Amino acid sequence: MKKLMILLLLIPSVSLPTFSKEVWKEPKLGIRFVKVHGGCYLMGCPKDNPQCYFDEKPQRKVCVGDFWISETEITVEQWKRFLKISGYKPDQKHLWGCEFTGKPTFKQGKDHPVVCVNWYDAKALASWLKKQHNLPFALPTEKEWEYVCKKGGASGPDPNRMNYWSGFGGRSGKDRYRFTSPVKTFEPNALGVYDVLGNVWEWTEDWYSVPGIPSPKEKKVIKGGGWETQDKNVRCSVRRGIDPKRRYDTIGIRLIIRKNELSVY
Ligand SMILES: [Ca+2]
Ligand SMILES: [Ca+2]
Repeated sequence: MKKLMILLLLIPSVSLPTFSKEVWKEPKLGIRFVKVHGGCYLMGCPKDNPQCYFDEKPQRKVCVGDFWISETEITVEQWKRFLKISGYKPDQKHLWGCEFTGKPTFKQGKDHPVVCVNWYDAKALASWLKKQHNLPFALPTEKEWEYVCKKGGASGPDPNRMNYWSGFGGRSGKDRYRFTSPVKTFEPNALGVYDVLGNVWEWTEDWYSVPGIPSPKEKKVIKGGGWETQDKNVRCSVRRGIDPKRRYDTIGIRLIIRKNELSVY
């Protein structure tokens, strides 16, 4: 008991500042998170919109709580740092559009969004960060992701604001990128979040299901469209179901921290 008392006395008392700005930079990998104030919105697509697919309907009112979301898709640099520090080793299986090394066939700079990562890789990153900081890092649910997209005022597709299919003949090529673009190439949305639509698709926590039918729990929902996506599919309510084991050169990661306030470090 005496030893414990001495130990406690030796620990300097540190006052923990609360963030005044609503941005928090995660110190190990350098991921910046922005605060999102929760609220309610209309998820999905209105029934009279012929542009939408059947699995985007019906449109319904849903609500989400406050959370923090990574300002950008997780970058190549952040991912490499994670692999180095944590020792996590993704298997090199289930590669789609990725070479045997698990890398894309196109060139990427360190500030490009990491691709060729599957859902389990994304979860591994979230749980490692959770352990490092004792904070609830997670993948966004589809509901949370779509809230950020719609609340952020994304109207998409717009080649001046996001990176999607450039086409072989220059169609929609105004965004200047055939493959991934560096994150933050384009202006952020109204919440301060970059590349929500376009650049790379993003894994969500949720199993894919068609509304009204129980999910077979085989595929996870990805959102947002990527560099290969045609303009008609670059919309907030578009959803795709993907086998969580698979790694594609078109899918990346965005994380959230499901917490109201952050007051760490
Ligand atoms: Ca493009
Ligand atoms: Ca994206």
